Amino acid sequence: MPRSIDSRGWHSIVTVTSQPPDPGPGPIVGIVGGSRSDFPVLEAAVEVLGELGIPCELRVVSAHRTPDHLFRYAETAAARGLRIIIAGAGGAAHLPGMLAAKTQLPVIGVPVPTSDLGGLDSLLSIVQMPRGVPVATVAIGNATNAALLAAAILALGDPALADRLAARRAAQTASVLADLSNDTPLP
Ligand code: RP5
Repeated sequence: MPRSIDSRGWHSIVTVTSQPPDPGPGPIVGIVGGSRSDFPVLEAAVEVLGELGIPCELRVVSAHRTPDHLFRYAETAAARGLRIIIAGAGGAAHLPGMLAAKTQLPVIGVPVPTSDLGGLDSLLSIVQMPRGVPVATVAIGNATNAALLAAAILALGDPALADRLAARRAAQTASVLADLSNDTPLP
């Protein structure tokens, strides 16, 4: 333990305060689902954002079960450092639209597939926002594209991320061209 001598010549123990461990950058993309049952779909977005080095969080925020929580989440999102919200919900899927109504952050909606109507209900609920409050909507179940769209928006102000995104797309193109079975002539 380090010691020092004060003006009266007394030895005292110097307390060395260590900095708290760096928690790393906070999430800049908030991924929310109306229920944990949406997580298997939304985890694809977590994976893509992770590959691109974009910090994100995944939480349950339900428009009809926890409406006050939804308002708090949307109202505090920008101040917490979030730049984009990806919201997935199924059925009468008002989560993305309600979030968009309470924050100016871009909201990307993911229609979650449903057992009765295959997700067409979710798609129409999310995509048919009346004018004035937009929600960008991806295909049914396509959380991968939601993450890629979020990355493309963030890349506008982040050249290093733009490079990573371009490299990902180039690798995707190369993998299609490298698969010789894609080029088999028809009989
Ligand atoms: C919506 O209801 C959720 O987004 C989910 O897709 C759907 C069913 O929720 P659970 O009954 O599985 O919790 O709010």
